Amino acid sequence: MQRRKFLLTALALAAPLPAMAAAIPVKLYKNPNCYCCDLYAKHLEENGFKVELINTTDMASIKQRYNVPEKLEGCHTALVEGYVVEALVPAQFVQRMLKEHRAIRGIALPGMPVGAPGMPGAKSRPLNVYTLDSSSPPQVFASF
Ligand SMILES: [Cu+2]
Repeated sequence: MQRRKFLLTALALAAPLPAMAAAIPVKLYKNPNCYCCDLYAKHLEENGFKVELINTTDMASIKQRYNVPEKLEGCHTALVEGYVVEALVPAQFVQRMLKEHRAIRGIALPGMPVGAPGMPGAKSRPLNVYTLDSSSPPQVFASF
């Protein structure tokens, strides 16, 4: 009897929390010296993603590998369900892209603008998130 109770308790403790099971995995390539990427990863984790951080000092080849146009580059590059998420794109827009199954390669928020997740402060103007697409030039995906 005692042993059975112990087993049940052990099973209950080993069971994953529902919220964790539902988290969407993200691979995020970043320069180890860039701090805003860490804050951004935290922002994603607070919004239902599970982020694996991969440090590299050669971000240039990551941008090249995932075909991020120079004018849309930010500090880090993330991969989510086959999409590229370049830099500090708010989690809500990543979720929207995944939900809509958009036929694009990904989305990007160029630069490291103040007011984006990971860059605390007030925006000086609305910020645009652009599409990454192989067949057409970047279009505004969202503004915030
Ligand atoms: Cu950064």
